Amino acid sequence: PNNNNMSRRVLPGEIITSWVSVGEYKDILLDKSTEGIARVAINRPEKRNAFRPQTISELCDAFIRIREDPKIGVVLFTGVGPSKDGKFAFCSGGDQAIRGSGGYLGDDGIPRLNVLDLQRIIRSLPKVVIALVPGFAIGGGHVLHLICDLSLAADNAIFGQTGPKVGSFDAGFGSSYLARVVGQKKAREIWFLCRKYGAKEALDMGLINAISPINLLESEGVKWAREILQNSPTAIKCLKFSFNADTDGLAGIQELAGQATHLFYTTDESKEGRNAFMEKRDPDFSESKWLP
Ligand code: S0N
Repeated sequence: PNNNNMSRRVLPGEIITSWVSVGEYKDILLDKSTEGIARVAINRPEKRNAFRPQTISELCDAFIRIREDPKIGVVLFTGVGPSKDGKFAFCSGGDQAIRGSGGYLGDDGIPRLNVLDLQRIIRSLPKVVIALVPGFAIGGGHVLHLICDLSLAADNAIFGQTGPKVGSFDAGFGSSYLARVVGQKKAREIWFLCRKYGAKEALDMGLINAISPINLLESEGVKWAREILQNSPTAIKCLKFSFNADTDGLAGIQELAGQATHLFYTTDESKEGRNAFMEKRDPDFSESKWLP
C-alpha cells in the first residue's frame, strides 16, 4: 500500500508503507502502518538525537503502547534526520547538557537514568525490534541499537562508546551483552579505547545485520519487517525469549516460561483446572496424557 501524502517522513528515501501518526509526543514520533509495523523515532536531530528523561519516558510509553497492540509484530526504531547541518544520528546517548549529579535532570529536577527501564522494555517486548541506524549510534545510543533484536545500518553509520571519555559507563547490557555479541576482546576494545567504527567494521564484528544506502534504509527495514511478518508470531516470540534467556538469567527464564504458560492456557487440560474450580468440583485430568 502507498499513501505518501499521509505519511510522515523520518528518513530520506521512498516511503513504501502508509504511516499513521499515533500519540502526542514532544521528543519522539510514533507511527503505525496497517500491515503490522510500527515506527518509533527519536526526534531531537539538532542534538544528534541525544535523550533526556522526557525522551526516555515517551519512548517507554510508545513501546508499551506497541506491546499492547496485537496487530503490531515488528517495530522499526530510528532517529529523525538529517539535522540542519545535514548529519544523521540514531542516538548520541544521554543529553550531556542536563546531566546532573546522580543522573539526567528533567523539568522536575529529579536525577534519573531511566534509559535502563527502556532497555528492559525493548528486550522483553514480545515483538521484533529492528534498529535502523542512519548515522551516529554513540554512548547510551549505541547501547540502544545493541539491545534491539536486529540492526540495519546506513553506510554512513558510526558506532562507539564514549563513557570512559565523558565520565560514565554502562556495566549492564552495554558491556556484558556487547561481549556476547562481538566477543570479549572486541567489547573491551570498544569500551577501553572509545574508538569509533564504521558500518563495514560493525558488520564484520557481528554488531549489525546489514548495510544500506541511507536513502534505502527505511524501505529496507520495511522489507525485513514484511519478511518477519510472514512467519509465526508465537514461534518468533518464543525464540526471542529463548535468546534472551541465555543471557538474562531468571528474568529471561521468566519471559520464556510466561510464553509456555500462555500456550498452556489454551489447552483443554488447563481449562479443566479452571472449570473445576469455578464449578466447585475436583478436577478430572484423565483425558490428558503423559506424552513422551
Ligand atoms: C555524536 C557525536 C560523535 C557527533 O559529532 P559531530 O557530528 O561532530 O556533532 P557535534 O558538533 O558534536 O554535535 C552536534 C550538536 O549536538 C549536540 N550533542 C551531540 N551529542 C550530544 C549529547 N550526547 N548530549 C548533548 N548534546 C549533544 C552537540 O552539543 C552539538 O550541539 P551545539 O551545536 O549546540 O553545540 C558527538 O556529538 C558526540 O560525541 N556526542 C556525545 C556522545 C556522548 O558522549 N554521549 C553520552 C554518553 N553517555 C551516555 O549516553 C550515558 C548513558 C546512560 O544514561 C547510562 C546508562 C546506563 C548506565 C549508566 C549511564 C550513565 O549515564 O552513566
